[in-house]
Amino acid sequence: MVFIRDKKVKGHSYAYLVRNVWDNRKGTVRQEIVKYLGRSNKVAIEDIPIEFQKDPNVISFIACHSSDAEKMELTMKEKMLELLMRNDTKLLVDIFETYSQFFGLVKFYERLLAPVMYKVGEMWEAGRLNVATEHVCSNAAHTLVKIINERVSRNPVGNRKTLKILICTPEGEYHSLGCMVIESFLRSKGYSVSNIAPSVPSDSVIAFASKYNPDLIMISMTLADNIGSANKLINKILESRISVSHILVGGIGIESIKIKEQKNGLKKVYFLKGTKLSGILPSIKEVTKARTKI
Ligand code: B12
Repeated sequence: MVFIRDKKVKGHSYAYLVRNVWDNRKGTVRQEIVKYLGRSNKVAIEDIPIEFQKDPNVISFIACHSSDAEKMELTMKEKMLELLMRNDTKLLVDIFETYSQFFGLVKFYERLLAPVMYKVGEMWEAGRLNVATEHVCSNAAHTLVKIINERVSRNPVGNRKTLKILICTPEGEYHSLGCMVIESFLRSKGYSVSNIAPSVPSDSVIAFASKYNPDLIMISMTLADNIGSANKLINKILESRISVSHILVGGIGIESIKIKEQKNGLKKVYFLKGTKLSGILPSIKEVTKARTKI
């Protein structure tokens, strides 16, 4: 495997295509330059020897430095789709590491992983991807996010927050990647999160919440058909004795449904249509600012 090393000289970055080579004499790994590539922001895929052009490290580096970022992002999405189909967790983690180093965790999820998973859905719907391959992609994505979650939980950015968040899906809702992604993002910000997705019966959600005592419950709905069970869950939470004050409902399943305001005493339900990952934190801050210091 190769990668591109960035070297700064007098304020300018220069790129070298390098590979790790085992040095038998010293018993260590040393870096060997394969090719000098010139100014980092000018490196194009054509500058790379053909046998390395599809290497995820190379693609990520060019995407992160290139002036034609859109074109490279498209190439990265194609590469991710291929790696998800092959269930190649190692290379997926490599892509995550390089991309997030430059653009951060949120953009990795928002601009790469989520759009690639939506593409998987479109291909499945159009009959261009069989069910088994769709499942492989979904499982690989879950494995990747699990690895990321373990890392971000260990090294949150900023102080640990006091707000406790419970994430769940209504009964019958088996889509759970969105919940894992939200969990990962909130953990990276130092929040205490319990993710009980997918598909939990309403009574179990209440039983769990009465022990965990969350300040906020997030309900993720992907299928519009699950609005019945989502409403059942919301009503049970509103009527229960758990002291949660904010219930946020989101996910692609709420886009097409008509929404009515619901509240009971101090408990209030917010339907956040079209809220992307980057909009979640401002929404949480907005709804909780009146009563909770986060
Ligand atoms: C993977 C997948 C599956 C997997 C799920 C495995 C798992 N454990 O998660 C499996 C194979 C089980 C599956 C099953 C089904 N699926 Co499916 N699935 C998908 C697929 C390809 C990807 C979903 C995903 O991971 N998205 C990526 C995540 C990161 O995005 P997200 O969930 O949208 O979450 C983000 C935001 O929405 C938001 N968000 C989410 N929740 C919340 C909550 C709050 C409070 C807030 C603020 C924000 C927020 O933030 C998240 C992070 O950015 C989608 C395609 C798609 N367009 O989503 C189809 C898709 C959702 N599935 C679909 C269908 C039809 C089904 C099945 C009915 C198929 C069948 N006939 O069996 C079943 C239903 C299962 C069930 N009862 O739930 C359709 C739904 C169509 C519709 N309009 O209703 C889709 C859209 C595919 C398609 N194009 O047709 N599926």
